[in-house]
Amino acid sequence: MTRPADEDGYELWLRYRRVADPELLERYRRQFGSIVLLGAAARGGEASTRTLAAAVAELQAGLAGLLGRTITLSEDPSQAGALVIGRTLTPGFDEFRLPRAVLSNEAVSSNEAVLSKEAVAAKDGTAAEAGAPADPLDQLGRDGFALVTSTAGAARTALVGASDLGILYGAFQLLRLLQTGSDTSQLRLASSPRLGLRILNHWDNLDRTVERGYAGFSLWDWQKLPDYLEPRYTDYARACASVGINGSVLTNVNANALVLTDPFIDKVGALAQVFRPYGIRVYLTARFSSPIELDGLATADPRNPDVRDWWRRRVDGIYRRIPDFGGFVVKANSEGQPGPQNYGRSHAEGANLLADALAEHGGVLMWRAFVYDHEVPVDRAKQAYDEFKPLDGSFRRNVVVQVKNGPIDFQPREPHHPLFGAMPKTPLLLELQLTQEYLGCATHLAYLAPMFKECLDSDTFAAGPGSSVAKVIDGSLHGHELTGMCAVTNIGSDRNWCGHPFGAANWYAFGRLCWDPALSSREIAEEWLRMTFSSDAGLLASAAQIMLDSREAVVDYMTPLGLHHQMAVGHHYGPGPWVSEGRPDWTSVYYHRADEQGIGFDRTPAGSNAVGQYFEPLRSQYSQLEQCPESLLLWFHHVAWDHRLRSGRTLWEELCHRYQRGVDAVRGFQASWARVSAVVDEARFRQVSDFLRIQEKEARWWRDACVLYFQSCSRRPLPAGYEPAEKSLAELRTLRHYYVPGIHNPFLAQTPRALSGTRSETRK
Ligand code: GCV
Repeated sequence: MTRPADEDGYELWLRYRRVADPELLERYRRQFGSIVLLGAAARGGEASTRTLAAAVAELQAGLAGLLGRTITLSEDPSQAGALVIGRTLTPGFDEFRLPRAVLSNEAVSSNEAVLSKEAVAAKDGTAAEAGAPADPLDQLGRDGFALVTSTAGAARTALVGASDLGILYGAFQLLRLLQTGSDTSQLRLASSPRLGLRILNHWDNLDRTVERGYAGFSLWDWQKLPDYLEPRYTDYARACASVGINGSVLTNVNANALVLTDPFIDKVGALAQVFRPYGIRVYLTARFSSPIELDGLATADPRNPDVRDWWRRRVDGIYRRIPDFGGFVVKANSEGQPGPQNYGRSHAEGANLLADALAEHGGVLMWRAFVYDHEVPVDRAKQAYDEFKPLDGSFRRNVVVQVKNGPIDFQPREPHHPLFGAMPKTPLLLELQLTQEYLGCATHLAYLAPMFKECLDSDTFAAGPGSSVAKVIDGSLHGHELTGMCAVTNIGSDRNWCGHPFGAANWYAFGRLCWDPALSSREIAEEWLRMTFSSDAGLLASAAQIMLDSREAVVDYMTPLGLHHQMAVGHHYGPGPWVSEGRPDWTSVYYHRADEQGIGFDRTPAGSNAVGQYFEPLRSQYSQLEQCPESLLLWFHHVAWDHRLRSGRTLWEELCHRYQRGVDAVRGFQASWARVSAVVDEARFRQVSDFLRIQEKEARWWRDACVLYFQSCSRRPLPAGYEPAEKSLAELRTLRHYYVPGIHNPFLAQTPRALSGTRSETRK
């Protein structure tokens, strides 16, 4: 077998290589011979809207690649091999009707994306056809689709969408079925997204640097916009739409007010124009002090009439240029960002100010709950809950409160955030992080679907057992219409988009989980592998297992047993368990609390009582040492070094064991990856191998730094069989990192000589 030709990863999972199995290829060729647009979908034999045109173009390109032949548009829906495309109410679909039973079994709930904007639909010609809903396919909701093979006449396939966007999503689903070698001969598939807002957050600065970005610079070339539209913008939109993502926040939450000025809005509008056919709305981050910074107002106080007026006028101006503008994300009174508390007002007052300005245009305001204040002498893990829970019920209808998966900050493992389930009157948006700020940046292979699932599947017990985080954010637990999930992206200007050849799996998994949070991590991993590499059985077995084990390996070599926030200062690259200077809640010692007796943060009622923010029975379970899951032990408890764990080892021995286990897991990944060399192209194979070598080296670095540092507290010998460290603790503590992207690195401004005495830095 010849090795596949080199690839650079640019095509992501949309590669559309020829189907390798000759029998399957023949079957697919018979089934998909032509494309027929029915009813209003066609105008003069062509797709009638830009969204349909995008769907047809994707199908033609995809089928041409997969089947190795050109698929033309035809006008004969009765012809064998026709792929008949139209909206649900279009006459002509009688032979494709889905039985009701199929719909009730398989169709998922039909969330509307954002608040609908007829103006834009009309502009794009995407408005729904008139007529009373008479078909069970109506249950699909605005973004849903069905794929059905005919039950009478010649063998054909129908792609029926509740809207043009539904058709586009169905087109991508059909291509995915073919890319993954599925049996399409008896299609009875109806699908619609569980979540309405499915949004990527870019932490991109206007100078094109990306906060916590490890894959090059920002995609948005502000200098050349709006006049030059890089083809990459379209490919970004295609990739997002292929997994159902429908929103893109273009700018960093540490916001720059300039993006709200007209010249920038024109640039944003140009991107919106590219994204529109793909169903992606643009959003921006709004800096709360913008009225002062842009127009010299004396205040940004939400109660001030001039301020209210300013926001209304600015928002009106944005909608004049971008009629389907999605809305704003705001980080306020957090990590130095301005906010309503500067004026003694609450987060709700701040959010409502902007929400009011957006409301009449159908815009959404996403207000972040990521707040904590080192002046407040309360466990940082408790602060967002303390601040936001009392505000439940005081936000406008178009506000969603955006809550990170855990109460600290995207650590390799956290319990779910206690706000989930605790604000029944407020829609909550789950915020995840795809960029690996705390999981080895872009050089560590860490497939994050298991981490996302861990949060989505967590039972909050808010309304008794079965009150999962997924049910909080899909609106079903408390009856909300605004539903969704967002993620800080790992996308940049690197040719392969995400830096690590496996990084795109997290982008892919995020979209798939927004569509259906019930999908398993394995299903998603295998889909992505088949589409990104190949369906070779050996590759699937080895690489899927690497992916599924990878996040736990990172937890083991960085922060096992519930440890958290142990990274070096500023860039968060590498270990720094000794970090103790600066504001306390940016140090490692604040979180691990290691001393001669033991290690861990006591969050029981005897300690900070963060457990009190969880519903029963979680509160009791987490409070009791013997019942607390060991994976979260040191998150909730300060535990004696000699305490015996379920393995029979003492805590100290178990800690060492897990650090070593993490390193060993990466070595296992190297061995598994080596086994697939024949079936992966050399370019991507080599990059993954090289990155795994870096990961193994850095896993050892994490292990040695943490174990040696904690040993200086525990004063216990290293257990037998533990690999000796290459560097002493003193050496490890003096390492400096000049090369870490994703942050304005304070070290770059100083020479090594000037740095020799540097012990403390100002950033966390
Ligand atoms: C954009 C963490 C990161 C910051 C980030 C912040 C946030 O603290 O280190 O870079 O700021 O989260 O989510 O606002």
